[in-house]
Amino acid sequence: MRGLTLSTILASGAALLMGAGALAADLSQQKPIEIRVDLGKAGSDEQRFYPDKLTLETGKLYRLVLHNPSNSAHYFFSSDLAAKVWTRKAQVMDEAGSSRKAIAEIKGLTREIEVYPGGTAEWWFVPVAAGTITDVICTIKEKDGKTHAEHGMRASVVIN
Ligand SMILES: [Cu+2]
Repeated sequence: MRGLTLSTILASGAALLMGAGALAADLSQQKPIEIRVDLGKAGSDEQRFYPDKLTLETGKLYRLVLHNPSNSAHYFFSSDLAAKVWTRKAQVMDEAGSSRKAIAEIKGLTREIEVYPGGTAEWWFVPVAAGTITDVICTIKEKDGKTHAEHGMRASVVIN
């Protein structure tokens, strides 16, 4: 037992406890934090995301609710966000309200979701890297040849 001081015993005990905690933590199963982004506005042709600035934290599970209250389809596209999150699933919902239920679930990498007029989809993910993301856009082209993004439909995300 020579050389095994109280502090080394305490340190190895703490390391064991930390190891056990890390093993017990399943980040995909935590209660999701709900964030809602509207793609456009009801009765308006304005091409915007509402809100267009999001702040997230690494290690937390988010349920990003994408609802389209407008009369035209919109995309929620971001390569950078896709690269900085682990996607648990994307869901197609039966309605927009709080009692909405998933009618389809898609597993795997998610980079863009198109939501049709009146529709609602959800993107469940855990941010795994910090950074500022500025490439959240709607890629749909208007009759004038410009994309919705060029008309202002873009958003930024800060991951802390
Ligand atoms: Cu759009």
